[in-house]
Amino acid sequence: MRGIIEKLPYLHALGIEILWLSPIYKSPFIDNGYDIADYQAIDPLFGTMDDFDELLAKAKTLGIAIIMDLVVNHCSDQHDWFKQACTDPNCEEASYFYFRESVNGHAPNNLRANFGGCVWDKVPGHNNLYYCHFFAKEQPDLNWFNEKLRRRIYQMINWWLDKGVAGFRVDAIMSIGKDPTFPDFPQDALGDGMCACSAMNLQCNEATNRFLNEMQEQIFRPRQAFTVGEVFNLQAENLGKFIGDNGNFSTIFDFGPHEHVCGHCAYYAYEKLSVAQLREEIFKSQRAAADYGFLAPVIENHDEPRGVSCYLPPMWHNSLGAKALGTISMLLRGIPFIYQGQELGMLNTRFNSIEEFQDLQSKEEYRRCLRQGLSVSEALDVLNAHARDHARTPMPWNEGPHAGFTSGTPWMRLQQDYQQVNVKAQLADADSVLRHYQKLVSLKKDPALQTVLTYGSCTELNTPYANVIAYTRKLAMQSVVVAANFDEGCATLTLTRRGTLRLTSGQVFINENQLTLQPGSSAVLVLA
Ligand code: TEU
Repeated sequence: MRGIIEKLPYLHALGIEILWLSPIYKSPFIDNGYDIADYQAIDPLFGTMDDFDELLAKAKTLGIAIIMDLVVNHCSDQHDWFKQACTDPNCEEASYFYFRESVNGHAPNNLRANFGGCVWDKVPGHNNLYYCHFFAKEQPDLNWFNEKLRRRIYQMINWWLDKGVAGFRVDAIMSIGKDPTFPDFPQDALGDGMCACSAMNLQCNEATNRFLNEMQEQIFRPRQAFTVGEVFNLQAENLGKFIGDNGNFSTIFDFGPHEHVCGHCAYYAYEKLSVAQLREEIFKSQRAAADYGFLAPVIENHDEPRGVSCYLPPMWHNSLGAKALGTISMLLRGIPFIYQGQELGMLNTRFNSIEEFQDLQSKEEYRRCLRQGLSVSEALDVLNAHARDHARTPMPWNEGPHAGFTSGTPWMRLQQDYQQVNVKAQLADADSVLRHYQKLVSLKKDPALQTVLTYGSCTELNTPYANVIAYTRKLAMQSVVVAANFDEGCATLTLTRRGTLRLTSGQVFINENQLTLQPGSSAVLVLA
């Protein structure tokens, strides 16, 4: 946290107004802090509560609000509630969890946890009793059907709001919808007799929405908290329950492209999207949200590989591609999020062996690859494309030891390009990805464009090019065209009228109402 305090001016210069912190609570770190042992304590690994208060106060002076990660589908098996529940399965705390007796000597049902294995494990010391965990076995799921539990969660949320945090990024929240009878499900494509636990969540959206509605009406709305939900697999017609005036969140992440990549049973079956497919996903989300409210566009986060590596063809795995993709993402209708290092155009890391990965999901996916018959090197290729660890390497501040992140020993290796791709180098280069992101944010906040870029409609601009992504933001008489060319050749777009270029990356030309984009370039143009 001292590091974040030190870098607040950097974030301020980037232009951001909200800072989302991944979990910094007390944790045994089985899942990078998403296993919380005490919701109201800072883990000493990050600093103290005093540091946190200082961070909050200093951020405020720079106009930066802080949002915390709210991880309430599950806690850690080291949380007091779970420890008490294990000691006495009849105590109140035990009812905060899903404890079930075995069925015919087996686990209650055949759901597979998100990180592999069965969602059921035995309650320590109780041979016939199981607890449910949709993630790791060290992350017991909380029973949202229990009103006392919900009250305790709401108290905790209020405590953070009282402290002055602006709101929350709400983790894995669709997982709280469960069928408390825990029936068996038909086995899925992994062929191990089990079924991904998300199948149950999909059937229980009604319960989820009931809980979310209560939390919104009783806590978030009266407190005017800003919330961004981690919500997957929504039907377009249900969006109004999540965003907009009647939604249960301020916004939710737009995971359209991500869901397309990972809509399969295991990393080894994931798809590589074409630019055309990426475009299709982007505008599908934009069309769906138009009538309701704001989505939060993202190209990467701590659960995903780097967006440039994931979504662009290899020829654009460079600063040109990063700037063009950033342009498209940042000016969509919505509340864009930048994930640390995205603003530098960071690419995936080349991991050389399974030992270099930290994430428990990477380890499980590696086992799945091997079980599927892939060789060690093929399995590594799969992880090198999809692992969450790509987003979890230390932030590169300079070309020095440990990229200037620490004088100690970081938790994992650096991304291999850090001597060129780091904050210091990019601040010194007027043409860097970082400088481009700064310009994008300031363009979005430009008083002359702020209204159209916030409230204006977003309509896909059809072009004859498979690898061009372009759209118009429009409000009343104002139109802004945003375009990026990921093709090998030039692309010329014919616009309805002449315009003025406001921001470009790469080589762009205008001639009357013709906009020509060289390969890898992007443009933002205000129509006359
Ligand atoms: O992720 C929720 C989730 O569903 C993940 O399984 C996600 O789909 C997957 O990691 C994508 O590869 C949240 C957090 O963002 C993640 O870091 C945590 O591991 C998870 O919850 C459990 O708390």
